[in-house]
Amino acid sequence: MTPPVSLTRYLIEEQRAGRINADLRLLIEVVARACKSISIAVGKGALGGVLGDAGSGGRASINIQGEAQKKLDVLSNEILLEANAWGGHLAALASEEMDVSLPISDDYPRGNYLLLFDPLDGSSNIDVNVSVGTIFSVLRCPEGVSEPRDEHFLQPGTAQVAAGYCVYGPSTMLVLTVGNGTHAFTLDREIGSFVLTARGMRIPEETREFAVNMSNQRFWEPPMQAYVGDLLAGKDGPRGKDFNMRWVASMVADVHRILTRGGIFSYPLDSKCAAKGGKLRLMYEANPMAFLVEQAGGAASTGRQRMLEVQPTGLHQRVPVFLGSRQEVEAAVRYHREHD
Ligand code: AHM
Ligand code: MG
Repeated sequence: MTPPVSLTRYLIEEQRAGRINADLRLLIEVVARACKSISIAVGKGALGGVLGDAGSGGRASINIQGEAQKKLDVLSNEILLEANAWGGHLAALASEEMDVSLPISDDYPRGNYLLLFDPLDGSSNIDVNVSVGTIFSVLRCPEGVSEPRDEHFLQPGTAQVAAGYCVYGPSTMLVLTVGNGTHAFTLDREIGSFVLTARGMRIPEETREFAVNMSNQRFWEPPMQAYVGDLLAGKDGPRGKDFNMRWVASMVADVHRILTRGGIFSYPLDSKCAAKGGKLRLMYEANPMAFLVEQAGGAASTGRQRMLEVQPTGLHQRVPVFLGSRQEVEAAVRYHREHD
């Protein structure tokens, strides 16, 4: 029997192969350690006193997105900030839960990387004990920048040097890419270590499964109406096959299913979120997921452009998202071309 490969060993082997350097290896280790702490907090549930909304005196605390923060949103953000503050690998951090990016304080050495994260994605699911997750993306700090600010994060997804998510489900799994395939590690809770359980994940090219919040149907644009209309028409319609639908409302859980067994995930533009550009965030939701999905042989698009080539204009920029099985994403893109 081959011995299990820990995340540490996997990263050391990537370093030896010259695909990552020691700083990036240690940075990913730190993120993974923070995810273990978040996993413990999430796993305690009501016993940990961490469910429900953040805030005091009956007033909910609202983040930059205009959304009420959960206690676990705030706690997860703090865990990631604290874990990454002092390692010396980072120049600055940015989070879904923070208005602006945060340069590493002068108390510690500054490294060459920028880290973006959504500390607890799908947090509306926490109180009902459904899977949630952490999503992260790593960029290089542009050369010569000693005081990194928001603008230095505004690099297209193709510039990512690593991306991943941790899903807190029945088991805790870290799914990671450093640009050499997408690999899944399962947390062995007894020894506290992530163990490689799926090397080189591949998304099936074709699928019969789609994921979308159907309650928004009447708000969608014409291309999306036409696309989903034909999916629902089944084998007697133009697509010639019956489709199944799944929607967890935790992007991490929905994308994890798609990486595991195929499918298409979409959060399209709709008239409710059109003014904002979409619902999901480009820099710490769409781009890291797009990198993971492409590295697993899938595709990711806004419907009109390859996701990883979108030039960001703001840290909290939102975009429409289509990602998953290559042929199905290409079909969605075709409907956008034909119905625009
Ligand atoms: P969050 O980062 O505030 O949790 O929001 C993002 C989540 C995604 O995980 C999920 O795909 C989507 O919002 C669900 O939206 P909806 O409730 O409209 O179905
Ligand atoms: Mg999110």
